[in-house]
Amino acid sequence: LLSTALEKIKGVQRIEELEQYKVKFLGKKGELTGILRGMGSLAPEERPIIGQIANEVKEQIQRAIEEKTAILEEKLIEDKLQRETIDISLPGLKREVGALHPLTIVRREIEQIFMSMGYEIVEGPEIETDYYNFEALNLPPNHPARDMQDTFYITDNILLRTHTSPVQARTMEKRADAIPLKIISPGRVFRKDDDATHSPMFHQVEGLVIDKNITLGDLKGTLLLFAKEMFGEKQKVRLRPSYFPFTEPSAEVDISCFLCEGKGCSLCSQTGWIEILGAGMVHPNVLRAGGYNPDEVQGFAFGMGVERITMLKYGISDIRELFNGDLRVVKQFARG
Ligand code: FA5
Repeated sequence: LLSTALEKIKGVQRIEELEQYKVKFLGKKGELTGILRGMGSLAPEERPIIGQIANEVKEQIQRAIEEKTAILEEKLIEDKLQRETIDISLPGLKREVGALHPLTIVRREIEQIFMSMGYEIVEGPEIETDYYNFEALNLPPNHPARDMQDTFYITDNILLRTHTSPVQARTMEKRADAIPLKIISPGRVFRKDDDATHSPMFHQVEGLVIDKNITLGDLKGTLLLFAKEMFGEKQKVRLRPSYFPFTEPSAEVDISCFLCEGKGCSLCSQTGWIEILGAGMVHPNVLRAGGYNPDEVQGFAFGMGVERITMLKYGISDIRELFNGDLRVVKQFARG
């Protein structure tokens, strides 16, 4: 019995198996217990001898099991350590770094440039009334120029603003006739437009200056300074005569398109120039509606397209790239 038991215990590989042998050899119904039970049938002088042998066998089996348990437990721990070692030479998991959207980068840059010229930032609502979007800007009902901007109407009187110009009217009204007034107003605007350079939702930055003795020269100088700060010293601007009901005279302002080196390309058409904003001298009717006296003060205003400036700055030829949610566009602007 002893030699079979020791043999079996030696060969055991798993702790659970060992438990089974413990029951088999030493348990209440085990083989050794059976032998001890049978001692009653032995001659009295044989009992102590057999009893002693049986006890020794029991002890040896117990010791063998204990030793084997210790060995197997140690092996378990070793296996576990082996499995769980960390290979410190493997490259770590890289955390993705977020990036600002190019439109946010450019909007902040525009804000910085004008703040350094002493402008204050004001905001206005995206859902506007007909009054501020049109009427206060010298566009009475049925004025033909309302068709210049295809409007999303919510009701007859409420609409999604088609430009940031209503903030001009709101600010003049609020500040009464305070001068000098120097504000910019960035924000989202909406029009029924949709092609490679026109999006139904886009961003403008409105600018408005009111003071004594303001001239068209001040407007051009301001815009030229802005263009140079934004695109570099060599940048040129050109004013084309245009029409807006809320300015007189009015101009559309182009900047030279360095993407196509003045020769024309998909972004800047054949001319080599791209229109980035509308501007002009504030119309006397608008000054009056805002509580100013046009005989005493003048003003200039402009509204620039943030997408156009962004496209030019980063060489993006389709405006939809800015809104399709493709992270590859944004990731190019990640720092670090
Ligand atoms: C206006 O919106 C006038 N409110 C600008 C203005 C302000 C004139 C103050 C005078 C005084 P216009 O519709 O041209 O003007 O738009 C201004 C600029 O917005 C354009 O030069 C262009 O850069 C940009 N823009 C216009 N429509 C879109 C569009 N659908 N998608 C992207 N950019 C556009």
